[in-house]
Amino acid sequence: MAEQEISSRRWPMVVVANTLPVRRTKEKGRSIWEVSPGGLVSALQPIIQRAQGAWVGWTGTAGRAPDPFMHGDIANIPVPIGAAELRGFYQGVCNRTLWPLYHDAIRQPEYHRHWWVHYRAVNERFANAAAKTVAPGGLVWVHDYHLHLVPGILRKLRGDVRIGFFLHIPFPPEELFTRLPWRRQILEGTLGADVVGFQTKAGAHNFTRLAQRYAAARGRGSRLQFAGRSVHVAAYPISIDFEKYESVARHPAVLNHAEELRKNLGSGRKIILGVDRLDYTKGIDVRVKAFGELLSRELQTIDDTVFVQVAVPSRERIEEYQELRSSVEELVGQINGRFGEVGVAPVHYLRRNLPFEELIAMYRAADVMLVTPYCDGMNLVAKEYVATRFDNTGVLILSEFAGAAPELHNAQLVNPHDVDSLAEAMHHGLTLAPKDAKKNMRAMRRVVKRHTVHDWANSFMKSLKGKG
Ligand code: GDG
Repeated sequence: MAEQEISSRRWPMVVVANTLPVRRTKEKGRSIWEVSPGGLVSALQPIIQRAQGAWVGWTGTAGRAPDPFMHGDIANIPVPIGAAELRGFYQGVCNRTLWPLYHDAIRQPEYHRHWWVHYRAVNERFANAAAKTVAPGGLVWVHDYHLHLVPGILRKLRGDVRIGFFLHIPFPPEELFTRLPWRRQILEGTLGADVVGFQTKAGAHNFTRLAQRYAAARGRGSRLQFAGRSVHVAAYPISIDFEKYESVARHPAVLNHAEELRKNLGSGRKIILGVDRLDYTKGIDVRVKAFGELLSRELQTIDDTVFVQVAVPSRERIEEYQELRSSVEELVGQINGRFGEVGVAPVHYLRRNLPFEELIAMYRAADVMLVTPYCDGMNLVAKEYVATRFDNTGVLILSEFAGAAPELHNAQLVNPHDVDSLAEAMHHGLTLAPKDAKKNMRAMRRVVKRHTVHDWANSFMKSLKGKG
């Protein structure tokens, strides 16, 4: 389809997210677009393809945007973001104001008026692009904290369309949210949607309260009235493509790779695994400390057990992330220095993004999976680990403060700030009777299998169409 035709066409279903579902890469020296890895893209792709839809988003590179293009059956509508805007909008309001504020303010959020100007301008640009892309009476699904103002702006431009908004991260309680200088604008912007979705009931509840208090919304439960319209507010917990994880985990090459990993890490040693973006919300530092505690209290020895932490580089330009990296690397160095022997490292720290099959092999190799964020919208790693344990083996240690905790209550739930309890939980996980571990894993697998990412997307779409 020619660029002109893509630009002038109107699409019945439009997703609006900070980034496009494709990214630039090189193939035989030629620059091409490839589908970005990740659950959101694979969940939304079939829905957009079925609906003949479009995706409005940023390419990931500052400056001019390329012309709209087709990739597979999806129309990609790039939105430009300039270099200064990127600092104010993305590195500023998104990652230094809203991200820390929404995650229990575990780092001090910063509020700068010049950042907000960029946040608003970028949101307007996304809303304008969506308004030009969606067909009369069509559906628009807006994603995440980068784009809180899009529903409100779009509503003014296109009163004929149905708008949904889903927040992937926690929505904070009143004590925190009310610090935000732009709290009214964020609430009113979000209330431009017909359906506002959160990961948990707590998030939905916080929003409902705050919308009544600071944005003149009225109503109760999941139905609010705002500006003469009805807004449905509810929890839609996100999930994973269970079958995909399970089938890759069963693949002989992946199982062989898992065996090799076990051999390389030392046969007979039990493996504790952590997999996270290198983010200060994920609890990596206390987790590493707790492993040191496990060794220093002689609950386990380095001959019995090894800890592997995969940390995917993230937001590396931001100071708090650089500090976190240094402190985690220092802790790993201290533990390896104190407890290691020549040829035997207690902690293996991999700061990189692993290829998908390798990640699954890691999940398969791990006896105990540690998912201990201080605060997390959902946490897909926990669900992915469960999906790969087709033989019902393995132990999941999960933070009480992950959005996944209510669904995965058969995990070993822990307070991620409590070093002693974490060390004890690791010890308990490593020594749990196989029949008890199996019972728990079986129960968790039932939950994840029954509610996949496809169910998540379908149930949100059903509400958006006004049918549920
Ligand atoms: C936000 C919310 C919410 C990790 N390491 C590798 C790798 N990963 C993949 C995992 C998983 C994804 O990255 C991480 O997802 P999470 O849910 O754990 O966390 P966030 O990135 O913070 O996501 C979160 C999510 O949005 C969805 O709504 O659950 O609460 O914060 O899929 O597998 N993938 C590969 N190699 C790695 O080394 N290939």
